[in-house]
Amino acid sequence: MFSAICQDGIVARALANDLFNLDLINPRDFTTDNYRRIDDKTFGGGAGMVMKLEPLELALASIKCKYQQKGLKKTKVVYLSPQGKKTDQAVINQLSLYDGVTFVCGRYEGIDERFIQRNVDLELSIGDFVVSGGELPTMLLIDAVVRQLPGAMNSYESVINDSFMNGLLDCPHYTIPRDYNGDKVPEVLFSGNHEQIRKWRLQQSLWRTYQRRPELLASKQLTKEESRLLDEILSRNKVEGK
Ligand code: 9WO
Repeated sequence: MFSAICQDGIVARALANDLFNLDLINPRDFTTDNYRRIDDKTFGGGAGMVMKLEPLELALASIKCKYQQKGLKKTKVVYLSPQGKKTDQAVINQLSLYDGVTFVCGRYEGIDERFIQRNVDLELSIGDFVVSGGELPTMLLIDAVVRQLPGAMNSYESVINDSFMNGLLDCPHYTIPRDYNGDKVPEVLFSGNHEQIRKWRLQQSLWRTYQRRPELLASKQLTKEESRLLDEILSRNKVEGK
């Protein structure tokens, strides 16, 4: 599954440039029975299977051994599940500071709770929905973390203007044609006045965040300029009935 992020794009390039390393461990290789069983029936009854504790513990021990050999000290074990804390950019930035992160990818109904209690440092969710396994959520986190690594992005892909770097949603973007059957690109973007364009973009970010994610605004301390720009567009849009 992980070829999805390893073959193309920013993560693949970072991998090729040795900015980070991805080890894929199959817990089935750490089973000790003839059937290589990774799952078993859930105690208490009911349909569905649970991932067994022992193969996961052995797999993790092999990973910790590798960390030690490589001299990686600051490491973390992360389990992706809908029961985890909702991931945000602050969590991503924290993860990017570690020497090594182990993402445990659950399948079936999940993993034996004792593995989580004994080994998992951080249980993370990417949103209130269920998918078929932890792999896709993990790839999503890897992508978000690798983008933050020094040297991962060129200047065009620069992190600085990205959504959330200032706690606000991104502003709208436009390219040619300037007029699409009467649907026009905002005039200010052709003014050549970089200060005016910066202010317009910041104001659009503030307005979008206010409209779509008011809880983000509530937890952000606005600068004087930001307050002024938001007040201005709020009163303007009130007049226009938006
Ligand atoms: C499967 C299932 C089947 C029948 C009844 C209940 C059930 N629950 C699950 C389930 O939650 N499976 C999980 C699949 C087990 C752990 C890994 N899986 C997972 C992780 N699905 N969704 C995520 C996930 C991770 C992070 N953020 C959002 C979702």
